[in-house]
Amino acid sequence: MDITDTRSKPAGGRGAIAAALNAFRRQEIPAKVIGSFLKNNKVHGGFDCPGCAFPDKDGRPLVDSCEQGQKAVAWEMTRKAAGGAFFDGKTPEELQALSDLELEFEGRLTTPVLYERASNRYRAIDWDQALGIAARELRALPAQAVAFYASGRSSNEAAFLWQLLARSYGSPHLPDSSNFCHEPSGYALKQSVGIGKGTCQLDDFDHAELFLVIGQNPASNHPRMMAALHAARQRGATILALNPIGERGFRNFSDPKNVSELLGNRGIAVANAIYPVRIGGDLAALQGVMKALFEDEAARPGHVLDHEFMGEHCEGLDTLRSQIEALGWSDIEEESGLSIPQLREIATQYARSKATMLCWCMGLTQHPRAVATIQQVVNLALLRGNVGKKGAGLMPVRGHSNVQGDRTMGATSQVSTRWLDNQAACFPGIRLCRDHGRDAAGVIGGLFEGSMQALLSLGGNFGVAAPDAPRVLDALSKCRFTLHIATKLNRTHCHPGAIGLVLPTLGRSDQDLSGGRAQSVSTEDTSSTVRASRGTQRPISDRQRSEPVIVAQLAQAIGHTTAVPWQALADDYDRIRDAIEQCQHGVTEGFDAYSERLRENGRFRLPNAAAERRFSTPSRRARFIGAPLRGETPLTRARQQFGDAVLALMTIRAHDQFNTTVYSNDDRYRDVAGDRRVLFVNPEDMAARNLLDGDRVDIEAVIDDGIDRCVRAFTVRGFDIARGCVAAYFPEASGLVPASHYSADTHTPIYKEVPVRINRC
Ligand SMILES: Nc1nc2c(c(=O)[nH]1)N[C@H]1C(S)=C(S)[C@@H](COP(=O)(O)OP(=O)(O)OC[C@H]3O[C@@H](n4cnc5c(=O)[nH]c(N)nc54)[C@H](O)[C@@H]3O)O[C@H]1N2
Ligand SMILES: Nc1nc2c(c(=O)[nH]1)N[C@H]1C(S)=C(S)[C@@H](COP(=O)(O)OP(=O)(O)OC[C@H]3O[C@@H](n4cnc5c(=O)[nH]c(N)nc54)[C@H](O)[C@@H]3O)O[C@H]1N2
Ligand SMILES: [Mo]
Repeated sequence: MDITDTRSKPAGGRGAIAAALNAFRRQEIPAKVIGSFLKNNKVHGGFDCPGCAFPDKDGRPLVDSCEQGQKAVAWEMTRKAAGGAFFDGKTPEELQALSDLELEFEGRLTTPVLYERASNRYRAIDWDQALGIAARELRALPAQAVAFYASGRSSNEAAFLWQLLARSYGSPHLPDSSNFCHEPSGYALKQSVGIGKGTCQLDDFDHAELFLVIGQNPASNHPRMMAALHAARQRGATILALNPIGERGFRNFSDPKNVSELLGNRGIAVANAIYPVRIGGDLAALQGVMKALFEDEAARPGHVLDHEFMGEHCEGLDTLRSQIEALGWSDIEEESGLSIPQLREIATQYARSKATMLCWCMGLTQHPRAVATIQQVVNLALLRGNVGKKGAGLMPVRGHSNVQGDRTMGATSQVSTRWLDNQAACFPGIRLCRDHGRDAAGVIGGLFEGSMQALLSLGGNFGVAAPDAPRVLDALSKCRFTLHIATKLNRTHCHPGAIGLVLPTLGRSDQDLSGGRAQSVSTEDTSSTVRASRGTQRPISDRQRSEPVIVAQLAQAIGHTTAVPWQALADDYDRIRDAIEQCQHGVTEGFDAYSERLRENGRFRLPNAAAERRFSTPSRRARFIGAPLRGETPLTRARQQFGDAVLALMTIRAHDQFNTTVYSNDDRYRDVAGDRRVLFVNPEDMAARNLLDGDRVDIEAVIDDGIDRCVRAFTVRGFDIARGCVAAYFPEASGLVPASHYSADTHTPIYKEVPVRINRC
């Protein structure tokens, strides 16, 4: 089957180069600044790309990074500034009236800003005032009513101090962007293979024979992975995508570094096939593939499954096999949306491959049954020993560039006793809150009911990223205190509490001269590689402070603990790393000589027991974990009530955005120009509803919690998407995602599986 799409321009290629250049132009970054960035980044090893968490090649300069990385850098490096003149005298209503794009284009934050409900206005203030106000508010609030959110862009050093600040202040509530993202991956992997991280490294891409890319759109969100897949395809590897959308990148992608493709303005079909699984149908599809494997194994005993690996390392095979063998093929077809021949085809390719990488992203995690689904991915991997072998493994592809590192640093609401004990030993006399805290879902619930009275955030755009975004923003406006440490203005900042602070911080690309010396920080990518990162650009304002410094100064201002030498830590980040090293004993292997190794090699990889076939489960074996084919979910309940009128909605990213940061109203890879309020619909579903391309519809969520959720006037677009499924962009459609239903076990919002009805308007 040839799936090449030759009618449209390839993804990547010339378009990517033009878009990267355009990004620097749109942000009005002078050539001189770009030049110094390129040079410095080469000379000093530079900074970690603030885009996604896909690993970078050792020693490669950042210029080698992708269009999306360049955009992320350009957006951060902009010389435009939202300073005092912009904020002074503005009301929240005035800022809320600006579009996301307009807010973003105001540029970098360059001054602390205070909002007070008494005057209903923002104004620029100085740092001493800001820290004083923060301390006054935090001292007055009960610590259990304060949440400390972290988005995954901060460094390890900042994340470590952040959780130390929260816990020593007395709050265990550390929600993070992972709660919205790969939480089910970590949870599922921990249960199945004993560690909540992926087992692959970059090098595996050069050795895999087969890639299963499930629920992921790497052309837009992980272009460096796309380049690795492109190279793999060219050396003869097979790439199979499972996705309700026939994403362009899989059909036609040109690697911007491939000269002949660039000259010919043509690409290749990176995937051999795309299987249009139904939204939420992956669990059934994966079980179907396993059923086919068990059948093949029965026909050719000893030739299909890796009995040696399973005998030595796994448990639970018999139970899984009987569960899967009992499934009816027609039920599997109905649930997955894929046919028996399609599922058998995947099984055949899988059985043929000696080394398979199984990769996934938000298409698997943001669902009610995410954990069970990811465990079927693991089951499939274990059946053929595809863990802990070159060119094979489990690869949850993380989102934010340091989201994995933030977690390793304990910036999360549930940590081990050992982690807390180690911190107590590291800072004698410290008192730490040892409770399990609230995750993002818990904090949102608390904001709605009024028990959470303050939100502090280390980056991110909490109110927009959250499910039920309009209601969360509204709840933030009603709380007592909000404080955001941020590089750029966003909508959450426009919904302050009774007292609101926005504090301007340095980004990854900015030179950090805190404590009078050039400081470097570190990050951890999706393959557990920790690397040093040193900003190269002169900051546009001397009022911006680094994240570690701001967090340390907040702690000093509150004055709640003298056990931590905050000033000394902020003056020399090596000291933060020394503390981290001490606190990681018995928690995370591989942090010995943290600072020295970063200084000497620039990077090191944290050991991953599962990748060495050591499984840290109670039985020391990797576990096959079955799951019923069908489950009760908001979608099944809505369909029971309204039948085929209900469609499954996924909220997804366009090519020109980074999470809540919208770069433009276009999506080059989906032929969208100038308007993001688009609803992608299968043509047969359109015909069944008498809808035509260009019709306007209102979209209404069908959720049984008594709350009306509707977004209006979306333009219908016939699209290559599985039947019964529709797609719209977030944040435009975020108001449809309920904060009342989450994925089982992990409370991840069901951003990709919202039951909706559509009505012509
Ligand atoms: N440029 C750029 N890079 C990014 C980001 C960004 O916004 N912009 N965001 C970063 C972050 S934080 C993250 S988490 C990642 C996100 O990276 P992705 O997960 O690739 O991003 P999404 O747009 O959420 O796309 C999800 C994909 O899942 C598919 N999908 C949806 N539902 C299902 C389903 O039920 N089954 C299957 N099999 N597929 C499904 C969609 O069709 C889509 O192709 O990217 C990171 N990198
Ligand atoms: N409907 C819907 N909602 C979703 C998703 C979805 O698929 N659908 N995806 C979810 C996912 S996967 C994720 S990860 C979350 C993301 O949620 P968040 O991480 O909360 O959101 P971002 O848009 O990444 O945050 C962008 C903001 O971070 C700040 N920032 C950027 N760089 C830095 C820095 O270096 N330091 C500091 N301090 N601040 C910085 C800037 O102010 C910028 O405006 O969104 C989730 N929300
Ligand atoms: Mo994410």
